[in-house]
Amino acid sequence: SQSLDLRLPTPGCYADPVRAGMDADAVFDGMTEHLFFTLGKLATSASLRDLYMALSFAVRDRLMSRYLTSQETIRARPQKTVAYLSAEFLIGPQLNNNLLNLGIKKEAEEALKRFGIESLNEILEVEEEPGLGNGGLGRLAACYMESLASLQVPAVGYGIRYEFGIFNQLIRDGWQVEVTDKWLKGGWPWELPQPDEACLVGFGGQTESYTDDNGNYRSRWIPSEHAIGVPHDVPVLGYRVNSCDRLRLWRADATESFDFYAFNIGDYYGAVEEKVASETLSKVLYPNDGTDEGRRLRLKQQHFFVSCSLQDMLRSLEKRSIAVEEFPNHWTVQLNDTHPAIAVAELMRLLIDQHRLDWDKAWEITNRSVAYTNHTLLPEALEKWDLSLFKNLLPRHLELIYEINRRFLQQVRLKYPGNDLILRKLSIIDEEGGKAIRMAHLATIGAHHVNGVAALHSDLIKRQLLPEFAQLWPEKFTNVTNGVTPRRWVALANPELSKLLDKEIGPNWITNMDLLLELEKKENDSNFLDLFASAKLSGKRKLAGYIHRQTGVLVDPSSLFDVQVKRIHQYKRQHLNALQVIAQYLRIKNGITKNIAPRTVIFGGKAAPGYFMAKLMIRFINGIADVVNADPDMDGLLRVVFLPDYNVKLGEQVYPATDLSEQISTAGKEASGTGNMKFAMNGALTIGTLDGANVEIRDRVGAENFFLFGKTESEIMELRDQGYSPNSFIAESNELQETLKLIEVGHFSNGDSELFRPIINILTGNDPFFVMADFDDYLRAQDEVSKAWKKSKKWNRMALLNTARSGFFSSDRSIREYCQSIWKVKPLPVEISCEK
Ligand code: CRA
Repeated sequence: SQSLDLRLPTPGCYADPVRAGMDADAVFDGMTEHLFFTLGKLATSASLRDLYMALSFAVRDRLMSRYLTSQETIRARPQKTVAYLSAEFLIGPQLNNNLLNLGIKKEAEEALKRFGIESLNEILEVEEEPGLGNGGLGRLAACYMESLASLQVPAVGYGIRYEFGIFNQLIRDGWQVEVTDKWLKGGWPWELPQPDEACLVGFGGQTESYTDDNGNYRSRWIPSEHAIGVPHDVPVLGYRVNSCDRLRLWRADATESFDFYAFNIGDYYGAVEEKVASETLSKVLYPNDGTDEGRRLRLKQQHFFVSCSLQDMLRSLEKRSIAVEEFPNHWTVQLNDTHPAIAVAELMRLLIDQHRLDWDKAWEITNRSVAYTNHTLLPEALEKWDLSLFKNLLPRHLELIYEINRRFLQQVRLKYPGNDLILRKLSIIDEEGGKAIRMAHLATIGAHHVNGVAALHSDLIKRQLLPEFAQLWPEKFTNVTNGVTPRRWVALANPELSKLLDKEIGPNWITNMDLLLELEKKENDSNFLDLFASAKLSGKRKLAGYIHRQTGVLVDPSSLFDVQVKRIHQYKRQHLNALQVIAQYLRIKNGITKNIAPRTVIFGGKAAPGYFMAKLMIRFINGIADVVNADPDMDGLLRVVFLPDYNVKLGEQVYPATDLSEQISTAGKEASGTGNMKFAMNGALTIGTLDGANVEIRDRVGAENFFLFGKTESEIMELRDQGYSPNSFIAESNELQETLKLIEVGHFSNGDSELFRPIINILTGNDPFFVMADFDDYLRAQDEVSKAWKKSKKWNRMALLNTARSGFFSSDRSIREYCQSIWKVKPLPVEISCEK
């Protein structure tokens, strides 16, 4: 095919195969120019941060022809584009990833040397990461954007440019302290504001009915307030391809910076009030992972970014003179959980009220365009909006939802005549207690596909969460198991392992993780196993240094690094891990050390600021760490570390340094998990329950290379139905009794027997997460771990097989599945021609 004739800016055409502008000289010159002209600095007085900014701008320049050509290609050759709608994008640091994907890491290192910087790491360390997400869901969106670009699929990620992302976590006296995340304070070089493409969004007010020119009865919305969404675009470059997709994040601005009437009558402060109110809209990310608070501002944020995004998509058709009826052929809209589910009503509103389509046509377009991914079964995470709040904020959308619901319930009546119970269960409106809108129902009814994020989870959606919907529309329900990008999580995070893989099987594993299977033939090659183990050791040495600098705790890189990093949640059961640590501590204290392997148990993760039990769990872990690390009897056998402020950047250090990955949630509770995949790729063994994607990880890597424990989802259900009594499990286990006793007497709280009482009370009361029921089996599995660790060759072989067989968990595989079975989109290779 013919390449597009684009005028590319001078100096240089930064495109492959023409490498002009990509060598170390050009990167150096680019940095020098940016230091001088953009940052107003002389190279002689530049700080590390200045150099970070200069290099980032120089790298951004070098993405630009790919980025603009990608946008131009889709404009000139219209085809379906993915719109990934997500309230969170946890994209992590950008510089290293762009260097990697562009292929100019060496050149950048060389350029930095000329500024007297010996290691790229010095520069990478000063980068602020945009914490625009809570955990797995936001990070998944980021991995998916990277895979979409790498697979050359046209895509836009739509979200919110929060001024303050997820809080920074400090640990003070063992407690979590939250500090505002001011990621924008020094300027962030990766975004391109596009004020000319701003969109207007309404809120509140009322609707009124009128008769249009053709005599049709219609409704119109007169909002009482407005906000402006200003797009801030972040280029998302694919790995060694020309495709560069776009992450479009909306910032809320006031419609008028002043209310001139109020200003003229002398009310200066009143005049800025509305401005302040609309700008709070994109001010801060809600710091809850998988729990819904039903807050008004949150619904406002959701409608704000969804409306801007849909208007943007419709505008793109108009600009290209494509009829609005063609929408589903040009956009496939993916809802990342229900946070953007208002899109179903908003698209209907835009099509009916603004584009004057009739109901049936508008519904057909909406349904053909929208698909929904469910990420959780936890009842406290299923979004429900109080009806009066909803009506007050989005009166027109409520009318539309009533009509969607009315038509839907007609269908249900036809299938289940006279069954009022089913009608009540399926209705979008929850009539129990105070009336509320169930967003998962709206999304399920509006979407052409509904998918879960791991095989078990998708199965439970059909069996437990939405069984009647699944009966009504069996073909709608499907699974796409999550994945993670091997570029960031192996190539960039684990340079030692990457080097080894490149040498052994060539560099193509980065885009084809199935090639890792070739490593299987090395499973008995002692030389290779040693090399594999020494890559791991080098990761552990780096992490040990970091741990010492951050926490003052000295850890031994030759000990087993046993890691649990993820949000702190009762269902994730960090307390189960903590109890296990106490049991090991007791064994060592009692001189039973024969079967103990030297371990460093590492925890990391943030707790939602309003989640009391999660915050107490952090305090609990730190209480245990203090006692263990101060006891000389533990030397060489046990260390406990809580790593503060776990984020993407820290994750990049943790995954390559881990021997044992803790995936110990109560079966049926963790939808998928994605950290579990990052660990396995980097050669950690998993100790885990049959939950989420653990099931598939175990199937792939082999049961003999995975430490399984715990009750299955159906056994948990059975136990719950029988009436779970923790005490019957405690009564059977001496170790458990002693462990609990030690906590109760205040051994980990300086004698304060009250501090951790709430944890004891939950565990021995009606613990919905069945910690006591799984404790003994967990301890047994941990003993297996210790035994296996002592046979280091065997351990290394198991670890190698984890890496070798983890290719399935690449987000490239997930994205291919979405493209084929849900989105029906094809890659659109981007070609660049250079004018000389
Ligand atoms: N909290 C699930 O709990 C899953 C991710 C991404 C979560 C994880 O098991 O790996 O989504 N769910 O699919 C969620 O956010 C609103 O629900 C998560 O990150």
